[in-house]
Amino acid sequence: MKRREDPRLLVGKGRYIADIRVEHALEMHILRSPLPHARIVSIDAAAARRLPGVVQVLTHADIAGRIGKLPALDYRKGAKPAFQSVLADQKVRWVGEPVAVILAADRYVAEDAADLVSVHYESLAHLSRIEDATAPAAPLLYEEFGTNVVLEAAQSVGDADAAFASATHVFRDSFRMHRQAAVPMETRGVIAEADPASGCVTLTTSTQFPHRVRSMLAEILAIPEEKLRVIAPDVGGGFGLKEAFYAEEALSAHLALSTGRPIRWIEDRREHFGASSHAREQYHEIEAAVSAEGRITGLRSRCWTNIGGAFGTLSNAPGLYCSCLMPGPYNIPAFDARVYSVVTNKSPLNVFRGAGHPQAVLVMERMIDRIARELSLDRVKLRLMNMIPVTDMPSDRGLHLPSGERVVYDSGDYSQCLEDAARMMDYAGFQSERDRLLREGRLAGMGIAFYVEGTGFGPYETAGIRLDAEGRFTLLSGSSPHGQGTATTHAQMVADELGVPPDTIAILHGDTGVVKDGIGTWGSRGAAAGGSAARLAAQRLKEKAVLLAASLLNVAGERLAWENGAVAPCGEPGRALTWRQLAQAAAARSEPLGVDVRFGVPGVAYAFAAHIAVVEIDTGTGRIQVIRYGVAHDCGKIINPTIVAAQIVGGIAQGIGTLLFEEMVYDRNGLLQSQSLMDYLLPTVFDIPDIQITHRETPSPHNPTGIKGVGEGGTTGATAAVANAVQDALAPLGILLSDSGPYTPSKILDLLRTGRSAVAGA
Ligand code: MCN
Repeated sequence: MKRREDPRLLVGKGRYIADIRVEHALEMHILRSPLPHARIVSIDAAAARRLPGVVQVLTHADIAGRIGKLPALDYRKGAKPAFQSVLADQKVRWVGEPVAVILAADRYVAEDAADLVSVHYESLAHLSRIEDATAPAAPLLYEEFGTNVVLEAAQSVGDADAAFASATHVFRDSFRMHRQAAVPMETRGVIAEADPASGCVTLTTSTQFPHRVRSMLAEILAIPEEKLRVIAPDVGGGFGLKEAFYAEEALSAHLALSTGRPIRWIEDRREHFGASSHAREQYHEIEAAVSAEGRITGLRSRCWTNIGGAFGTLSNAPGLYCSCLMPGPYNIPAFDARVYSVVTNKSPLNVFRGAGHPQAVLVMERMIDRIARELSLDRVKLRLMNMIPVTDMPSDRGLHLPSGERVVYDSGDYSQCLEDAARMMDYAGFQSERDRLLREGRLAGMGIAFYVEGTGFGPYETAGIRLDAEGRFTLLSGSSPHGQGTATTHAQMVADELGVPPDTIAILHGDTGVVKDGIGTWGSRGAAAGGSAARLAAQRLKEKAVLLAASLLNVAGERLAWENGAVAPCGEPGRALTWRQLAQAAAARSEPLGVDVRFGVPGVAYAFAAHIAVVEIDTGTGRIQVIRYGVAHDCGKIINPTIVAAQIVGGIAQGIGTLLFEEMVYDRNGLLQSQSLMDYLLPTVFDIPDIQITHRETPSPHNPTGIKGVGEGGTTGATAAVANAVQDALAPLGILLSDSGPYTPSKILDLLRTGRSAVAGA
């Protein structure tokens, strides 16, 4: 089935936040810090307030005590409370931090007024890099903590010291994942409307999780949830960046209540680069203990995440995922992990498609390749030798997810998956292809990466179904999609269960006024959690319908059976009642058929895949082209193969972007240089090869359909596969890469010229 949401979106009939016009709205503009680190000596807003058309100019002093600090969902007891003030309080800690808010009749006036606000800053020494922020005499972002390390966490399984003591080989390495951003096609925006008399607020916001925005808004404004309605209209991509709660959401709701006027704020692209969350930046040190034949017996991992100037909503999660999922598919008996969140003068960091998994896979898979290279072992055979066998499934890894839940891989044959990919991409034959190209003066390399990824996270998801008097179904879903095609796949699942065509199922989502309870879309949970809730709701609806049919037909419910969307007494098809007839009967009794369910997720579904990339490097220009790409994938039972393939391809495009193009660059003065799509390069269709995909469907035991998620997997595997391919291409020249990219043409040319190792972070 094709995605049913697309015709409307492709002809420009989408309704994104900037398309919504509200009568008498005030435009909100945020004055942001131009400096990375400074003390605010004074703010003089008198001239701005006098500008005709300006309604209010507020600074921290004006709102102190009325709006709390921004919440961090992954805050852990014992961590330093580096929470972000909605408007900067005494200090600014990154370029783009909100300093003052201006309300005006129109946006032009609001932006002009911002120029009239005079802020006297006393500049302070700034920090951009993890190494500088953790150095002994580093300037402190939060003097009160006495350190820039705001979170430390550790976990381990087995005896790593013993593993290293008895190892034949010990490999040590360090890897860096540079800073980038999700860059959704639609930037953020909010519209807040309020009724000051009742204290009720409706916030329309471009978000992935309206229900969570509602609870965070309730907390930060100290308003009961019942008075808040949060709506996510069409959302033009999120990729994790919109799985966060932002200052503008709190400010606009507060100002709508205090002024009684609707408030509108639309982020422009330039503002977006500093004001929306960044992602990925980590530094890893890793050690592997290896036996003579190549078995990895122990792993030590230290990971520092550069979270920027304050906690974002989910700044710690990427590091915490690295502390439990780095061993991936490999049966490593001893693992010892420590993670640190470090504050620096950069924009706050949040999750981005894969949420730490891409970093963990990059580190692990590059380490495996290094072991293979140095011990002259075959890369596929080394992986197969270390893989968790299918006979060990389910496999308790003895580690814990950030939620505290134990990591238990649920199902799957990892070795078979890797063999599928190797066969599909002719791994065995590639060596001769590479040698042939080398003889022609062309550099080519093949890279492998394997990942296991937690998907379908809990704790629950909701769904409801209503059947109207005409026999039309409406599904109310707690998932709030932003590009995944959920309206298609959820309708498919419900339709299958009810025995009706999918186009008879309408779907409502993304509005807490309509769907009262829900969690949202992240962690590739939409299908496994949300789809399962929808299917469960359909089952419950059938149970209710059977009770009605039994009374209408005057037979015992046990005698009734469903066939082709109608229910009839067994052996009496002539007495069948269709859904339409049932709907009419229910309406006549004034008891319309409807159900609401909450599907409690029993466990995380671990999807997995083997990615193989082939790259060619142009030695004249330094340009890397990914020329072939293959994925052997297992996301459990597939609902919609077209959508699954599209999710994988889109994810791989973002992984290629990470490795070859994208980087949030700060200059030596701590100023953000990436401020437009001219400076921040995204891959285009010309940079993405045709991608071959093969599937197996090992069901997850954690939901009735056996689904595992797929929304993030493409990105999770691609970064490491492309990195290993680039390394493979450069290995014959003796060039070793020690950072993670982006491998820009100039960086590759430098490497080719010098033939030396890339210096981390160079
Ligand atoms: N699906 C399926 N069969 C399966 C698994 C999934 O048919 N076995 C379908 C689903 O029904 C859904 C799609 O594949 O239509 C993705 O499903 P799922 O893996 O459950 O992921 P979510 O719906 O929870 O989406 C979230 C995930 C994440 S975390 C990010 S980030 C992301 C992504 O999806 N951001 C996206 N994909 C994106 N795609 C677009 N276009 N835009 C984004 O911002």
